[in-house]
Amino acid sequence: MTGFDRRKFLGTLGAMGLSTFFGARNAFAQGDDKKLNFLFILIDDLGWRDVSCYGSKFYETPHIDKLATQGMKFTDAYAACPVCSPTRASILAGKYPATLNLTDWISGHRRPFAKLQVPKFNQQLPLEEVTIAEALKPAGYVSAAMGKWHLGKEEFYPEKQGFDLNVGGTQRGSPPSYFAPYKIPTLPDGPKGEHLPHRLAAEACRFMQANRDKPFFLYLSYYSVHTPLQSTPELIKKYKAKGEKVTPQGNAKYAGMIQSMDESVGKVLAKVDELGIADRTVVFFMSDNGGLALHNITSNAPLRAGKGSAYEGGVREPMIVRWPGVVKPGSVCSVPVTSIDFYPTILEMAGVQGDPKQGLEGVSLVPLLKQTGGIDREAIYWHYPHYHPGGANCFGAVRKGDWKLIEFYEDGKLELYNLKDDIGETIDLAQKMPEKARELHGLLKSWRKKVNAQMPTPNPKYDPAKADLWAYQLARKRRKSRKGKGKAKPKAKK
Ligand SMILES: [Ca+2]
Repeated sequence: MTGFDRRKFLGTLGAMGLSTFFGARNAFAQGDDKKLNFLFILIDDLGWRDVSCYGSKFYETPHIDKLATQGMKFTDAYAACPVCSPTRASILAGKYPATLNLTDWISGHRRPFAKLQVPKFNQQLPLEEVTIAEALKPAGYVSAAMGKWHLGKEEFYPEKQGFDLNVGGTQRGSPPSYFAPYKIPTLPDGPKGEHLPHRLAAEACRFMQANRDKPFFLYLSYYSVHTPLQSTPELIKKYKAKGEKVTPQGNAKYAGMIQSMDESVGKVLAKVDELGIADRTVVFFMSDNGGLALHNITSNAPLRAGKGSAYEGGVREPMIVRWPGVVKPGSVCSVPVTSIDFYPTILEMAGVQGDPKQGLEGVSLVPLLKQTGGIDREAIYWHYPHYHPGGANCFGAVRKGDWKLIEFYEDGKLELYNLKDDIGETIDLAQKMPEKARELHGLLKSWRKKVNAQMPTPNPKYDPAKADLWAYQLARKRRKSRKGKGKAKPKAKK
């Protein structure tokens, strides 16, 4: 390589965020080839029942199903929140959203006249948080965040949180378009019509190829299958023919989005094989909240409700972990786990201590994955002091064993369900089993105190007639009424 070519080559690597490439060569010589890679696949808004191996009869997900046969499938895996940003923060920082004071999607759903005034919450993942990427860095890991970020504005983008590369991550929670031009500032547009999930697969493959000799953490966070509902004409036609609306899941566009996402996941996993790194690459598959049941876009049945709800449809997720040589292929785990557990799990797998000051709140899932034992945790908690069109009207919840208790903050109502007998949360046992309800409520209250959870407060502007309207709807009404007034005296301004 001539001096010029070498400079040019290094410049190209630098632009790709891979300036450590040559350092990697040295590290590799010192034994980094034995370190595990982490490929973390996070889907947006994918419901528990939105993949074939979790029971969908309508969507087609052969690549994810194959991954499940190669790894461990979790039946009772939870997102720490029924909406996007808090769950993402919980994964990357290893803490409950309540602890992070990041309890709603950024920038949040506002109902100015609701019964309760919702607390102010962080509009970003604070930089003081030591993310997984930052924890892995001293061990020689190169990290990339691809796709949706949704954890703050530019000053809080992935590259400020320990990632060497950010492809497509911004403060936004959804892409302006799934087809190029995407109009995503951190993603140079591809040729017109290029499809976003496939572009992300290509970016992920390029990153893994460039870093095949270096341990990597690839946080591959799909924008799919969040709205806007957009798919290719071929796939829409295919799923319409398959029978739109014949099952509770029948939206052809949404089905097309799931298929494209699955194909993209298939491409990335094929690349892992092709690069010969499958045996040292742990693959995680997860979603950030329940499927969007609003407007019947999908159905999480038999789970109750969907994204934005306290019920299982809002928080129970498909989750798969493939760890070649360790996880028994095709195994199933029904121990309740949650998104704050990934961080300690990855640290243990990597043999990295992490920063004790980070105060991780999850538990390592390694004993479950190795099938050598259980995990030591009393219960799993949620705290969502916010409203959401998906059904939430400010709640807290706790799951202990087969039991789940929900506390609604507007009126203090408690609901108690036995998920083993009643996965659909149809029979509220709170009145029938007051002692059980008291026990779980006690746990929930103690936990809230421990994490200093911010509670909603009585709203002085409470107006029952307008309580259910959100800020967006109120603004639209105001705009319309202004427009109407303007029409009445069109010549007055002259
Ligand atoms: Ca989401």
